[in-house]
Amino acid sequence: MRINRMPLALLCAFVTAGTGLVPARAETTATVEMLNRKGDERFVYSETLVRIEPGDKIRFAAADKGHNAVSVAGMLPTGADPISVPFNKDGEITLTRPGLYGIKCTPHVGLGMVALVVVGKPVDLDAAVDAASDLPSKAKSRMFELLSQL
Ligand SMILES: [Cu+2]
Repeated sequence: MRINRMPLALLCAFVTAGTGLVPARAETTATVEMLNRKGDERFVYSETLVRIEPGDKIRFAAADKGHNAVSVAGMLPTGADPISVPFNKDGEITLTRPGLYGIKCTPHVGLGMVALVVVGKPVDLDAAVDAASDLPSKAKSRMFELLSQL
């Protein structure tokens, strides 16, 4: 019986997909993992420059424990809700306002754990540069490097 289960499951998957009742794929367009280590780097987001379009979703995944993802003060489009993904939780957020969303990990921003999400066009670049200037040294240089790539 065990041998027969796999083909049956596959057949069901095809039949179900054919009905259109199950989405072909998730709507999430970008995933950022919160990591203790990536290569030689410690305490980093898996992606530090993320480009999506207005209305797309971004997912912050708690791949390792002890990290969060919150908005950098002043690095948020006017009228947008601040991002606040709590420690050790996955968070999925739909971003509708175009512009720049600066992200930091509260306990590790001093070690440079920041990311930049660009939604559509980077319309508020000057304000974001000003706000990034207030970050701790390593985070500031990382954020400036990301902003310079726009
Ligand atoms: Cu962290």
